[in-house]
Amino acid sequence: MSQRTLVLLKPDAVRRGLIGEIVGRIESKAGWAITALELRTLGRPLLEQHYGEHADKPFYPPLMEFMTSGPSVVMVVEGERVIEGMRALAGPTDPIAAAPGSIRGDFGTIVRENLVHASDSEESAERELKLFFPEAV
Ligand code: YYY
Ligand code: MG
Repeated sequence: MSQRTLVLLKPDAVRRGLIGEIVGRIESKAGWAITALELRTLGRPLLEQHYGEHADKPFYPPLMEFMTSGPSVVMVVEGERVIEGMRALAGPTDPIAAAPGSIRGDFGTIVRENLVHASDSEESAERELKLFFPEAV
């Protein structure tokens, strides 16, 4: 089942020089393809829509600060079961709980600075792809 998902390499990943490492892991997955890729400093209005479900949470203001603190890599990844697969490659939200071998498990320690975003369902993927690539979807 071929799908499309939105992947972000967050500002910590870009600052730490991990773009190549993380993109390499995605490219290595059989049958997956990166079909759009852009370095972009994300603005608050877009992020407020993206993270709207978390607007009432205590971590929301610092999350917004962090996500606007520098450029991110914004990507569309397509391929076999890529929504579930990218979530597995990223690992759970808390990098300390993420297994070694996952991106968050290998490179992260801080929940907020957990390196990557990947859409969590078909509905989220559709919504997020429209938000980040309105011209292409
Ligand atoms: O989908 P995922 O990124 O794994 O986690 P969410 O629960 O949707 O939270 C979005 C984002 O918010 C998370 O990647 C880091 C940040 N965050 C945080 O800073 N502190 C928390 N306690 C929970 C999440
Ligand atoms: Mg989420």
